Amino acid sequence: MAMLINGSWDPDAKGTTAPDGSFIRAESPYRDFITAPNSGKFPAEKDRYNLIVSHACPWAHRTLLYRAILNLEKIIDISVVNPISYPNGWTFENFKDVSNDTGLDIDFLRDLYLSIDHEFTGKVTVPTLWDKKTQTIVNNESSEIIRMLDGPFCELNGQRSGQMFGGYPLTEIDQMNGFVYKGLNNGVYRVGFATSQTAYDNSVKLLFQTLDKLEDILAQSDYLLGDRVCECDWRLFTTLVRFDTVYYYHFKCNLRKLESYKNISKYLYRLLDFPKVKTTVFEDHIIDHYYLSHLRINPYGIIPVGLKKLLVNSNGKKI
Ligand SMILES: N[C@@H](CCC(=O)N[C@@H](CS)C(=O)NCC(=O)O)C(=O)O
Repeated sequence: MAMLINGSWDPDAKGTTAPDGSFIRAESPYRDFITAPNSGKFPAEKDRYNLIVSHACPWAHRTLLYRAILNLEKIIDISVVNPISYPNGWTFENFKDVSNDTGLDIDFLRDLYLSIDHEFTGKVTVPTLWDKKTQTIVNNESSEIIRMLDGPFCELNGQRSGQMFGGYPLTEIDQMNGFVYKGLNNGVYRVGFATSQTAYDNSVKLLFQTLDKLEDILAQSDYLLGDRVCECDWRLFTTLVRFDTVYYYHFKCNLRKLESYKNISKYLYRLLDFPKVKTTVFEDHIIDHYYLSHLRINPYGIIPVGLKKLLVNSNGKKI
């Protein structure tokens, strides 16, 4: 898998697979925090930061959802990369909805990483929160970026912080997030990128056990933690919305389709019906990215015929 090694690009680098064939996710290296307006090294400030995303990526999708739901579009602008990430990693090459507002004249996202560290070793990932003023990366870990959006950026916009916690205790939120991350958010990748039958079997078992448990939870309540939507739901949403089109086929998560889970499916449509949520879902970027970029698991870049029937919303309209 592609990464920078001592500043040089290797499109087929090894190193994300354990000896037993299971996928290992690298830690995100940039972990600074945005602080309250007019305080600290990276204070929340209008038009200062640029959020670099891919519409294909479930981790970046979280941040776009937050920006939309929390009405932060006028506070923080975005750059959108081309969905095809092989062999050059994320690029700004021309494609529908692609844009570069980083302030840097670059073709490849890796050049932004190299602009602050010529010897960078690691993955070049989205989302990346870029500070246009000091020309540095603040953070490239989605779970933290969403909390900054729901924190200091909301404050700057005259809104309350922590709205997306939905009034639930943080310990409960973190516990549910951990469960969903292990079995699903990261779980689908551990299934899809497994390089041994045993690693695949173990990951796929955990994945469907997790879905079975979520189906039971959603039989009792509209949302994961009760009758109010919260961070856990939006973190789960971005994986669910990709499941039947991508993870089921491309990542071989094909014990059951999501549509066969009655409660989870109703829940997915419930989330899709929140204002602005559908505007954050880009099926074309999702399908092109996965099927045409992961050539290690789909060497000829074939897109399965069933995908012509795209997801529809609860009113039967295409999203
Ligand atoms: N932990 C990171 C993961 C981000 C991540 O893995 N993004 C993927 C896209 S879905 C990426 O940019 N991958 C680039 C690569 O693997 O070369 C986060 O949650 O922000």
